[in-house]
Amino acid sequence: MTELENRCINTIRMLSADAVEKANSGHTGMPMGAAAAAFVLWARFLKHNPNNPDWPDRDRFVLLAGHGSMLLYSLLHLTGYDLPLEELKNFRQWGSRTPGHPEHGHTPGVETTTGPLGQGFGNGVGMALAEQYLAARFNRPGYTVIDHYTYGIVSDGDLMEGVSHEAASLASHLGLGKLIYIYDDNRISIEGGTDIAFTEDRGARFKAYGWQVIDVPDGNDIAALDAAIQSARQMTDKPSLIVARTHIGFGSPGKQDSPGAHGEPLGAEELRHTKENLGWPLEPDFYIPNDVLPIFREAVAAGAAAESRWQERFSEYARAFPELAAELNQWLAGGLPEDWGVAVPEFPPDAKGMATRVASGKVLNAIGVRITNLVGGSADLAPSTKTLIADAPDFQKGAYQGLNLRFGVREHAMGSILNGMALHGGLIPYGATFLVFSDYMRPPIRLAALMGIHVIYVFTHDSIGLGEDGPTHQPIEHLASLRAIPNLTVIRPADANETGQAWIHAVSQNSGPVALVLTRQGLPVLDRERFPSAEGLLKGGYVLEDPSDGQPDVLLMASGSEVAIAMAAATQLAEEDILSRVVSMPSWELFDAQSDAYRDSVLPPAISARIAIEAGSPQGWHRYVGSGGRVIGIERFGASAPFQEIYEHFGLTRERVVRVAHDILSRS
Ligand SMILES: Cc1ncc(C[n+]2csc(CCOP(=O)(O)OP(=O)(O)O)c2C)c(N)n1
Repeated sequence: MTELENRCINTIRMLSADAVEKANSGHTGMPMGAAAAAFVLWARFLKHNPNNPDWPDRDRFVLLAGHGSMLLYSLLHLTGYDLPLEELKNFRQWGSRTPGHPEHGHTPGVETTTGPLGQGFGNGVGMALAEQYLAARFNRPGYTVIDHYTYGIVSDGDLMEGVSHEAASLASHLGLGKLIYIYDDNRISIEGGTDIAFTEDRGARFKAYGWQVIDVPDGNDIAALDAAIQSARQMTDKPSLIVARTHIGFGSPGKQDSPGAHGEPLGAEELRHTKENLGWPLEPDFYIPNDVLPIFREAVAAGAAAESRWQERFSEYARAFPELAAELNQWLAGGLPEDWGVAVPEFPPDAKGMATRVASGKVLNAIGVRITNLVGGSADLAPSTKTLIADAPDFQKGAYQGLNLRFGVREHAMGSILNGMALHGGLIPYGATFLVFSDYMRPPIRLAALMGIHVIYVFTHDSIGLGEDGPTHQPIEHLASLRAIPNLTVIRPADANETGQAWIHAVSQNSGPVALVLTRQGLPVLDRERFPSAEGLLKGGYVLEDPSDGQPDVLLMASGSEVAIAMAAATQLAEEDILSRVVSMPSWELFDAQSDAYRDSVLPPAISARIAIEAGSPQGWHRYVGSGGRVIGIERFGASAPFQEIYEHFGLTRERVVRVAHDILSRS
């Protein structure tokens, strides 16, 4: 290593240490330990254009250990992204572009939001998977327009978290050879050395998955790191893990290799000792030597040149394959084919009924052949969730043009991989499982919502209505808990045609994830000649049935399968001259986004006799029923029996709704 290279690496270390010191908060040790690996990767290999962080064919870089955010911010600043030094000085402060953990969409060049350990692992797998899909679909012999790597820096914590196990297993099954992770093997986490809780042979574990594992015994040996990255790039059909033995807090005489270096400032005195030890000037802080900056800033010219070479290639490609080029551009811009919505089938009235999962499968198949960047699959539940596109091939190793993904029984990785696919750009990913197992993928759902990315979840078997499988499989609190996630749209359609509308919303919006919540059991398909159009779903709640003459006495609102119960109750109440309005409320988020006038027209403030019916936790419904209303929900776990019996036992019946209506009306 030359003296100048050493100073480049020390610049990363000291910018990180100074920023954490100034903020009096943050993580110094990881950036100091991983600085050499990051330098080699960013200065010698990473294909990126700091002036256009969104260039589609850039390499993706994921900092999995988001707590080491100052490593990424230092690299972004040094290589010329729009992240001035002032922002590094404002690390972790209100309004800065340098939040505690990297946030996608907040800081240019941050490919994904990381912090919850392990999530980035699946994100990188999703990015590499998306690259393979797009390459298989669009590249043509002699015309390569999609061709990039996905890199990441992985910490002990990332490898301890279960999601990385799931995602690693799938990545090698799929042969994602352009996925390259550098493991920051510093053997320290918060509570101490990894020997207190994490002692398996990590390299052997990854070899067993089928990864290429490359050991770098000295994580500061830049020649060895360089060689390792080169070997990783040469491996085309296996992902690579470069195990770099690093030292947390490298250079700090008092804290290196200790948990004390992990998550706190070095402290003024130790920082001074560290600078002395590394031969670094004590003043000024945030010092960047004059000859160091140009080394990093070579990225600006190199990135511009790489992108313009790609633009030329793309122009030639567009001349040779105009339709493909137009399609790729449309996908990358998040556009949809014209008139795709006409493919959504209309379902004729059917009293016998159709499960909304079945309707969803039909809709998905109808639109899936038109929107071929709608790519997804299920966590081994495709026959139940109805999420296979019929006659389309599987996405498998070497068969990357396949539309149907097989996630295996790996919900957590599925969620995290879906995020990576969406972040990559070009695809609209969906993933399916039973609603009850959304718990297994809640962390990536939360991150998708936080990032505002376009991911679609298909959650079926949405209540006690699944019957005999019993309480382990019957979601109770899941709707309430998903609705509690900001920026996640939850939609629980009441029949087949509402399901079609739900898919229309899920595909056409792109400001956050959407969860479609669907039944196992059949539901009547409403006659839309008699009842208002299912397009009402797009407003989140709409009047389905109203008294023909006069004002309703009572409002009955419900979602999904319970809408039919509300309608049956309304019929019975009408026989007793009690007038009721039935409101289908498939989505609170969509309803809340409507104008006050619209919401008041659906739920008139003057009517306080209100009943909500939903086969789940009543939590939250009071905002719509008010203090004078009642919620008929479920506040216990379910039971194993035919579903009609469970509904009876739990009081989710027409008779109960009628009784409650009498009760409310007698008090008012
Ligand atoms: C899912 C999750 N659990 C817990 C944490 C809190 N946490 C942040 S860093 C860390 C220790 C991680 O150690 P390691 O990954 O080895 O990072 P290093 O010590 O090398 O910086 C923990 C437990 C987290 N960020 N995410």
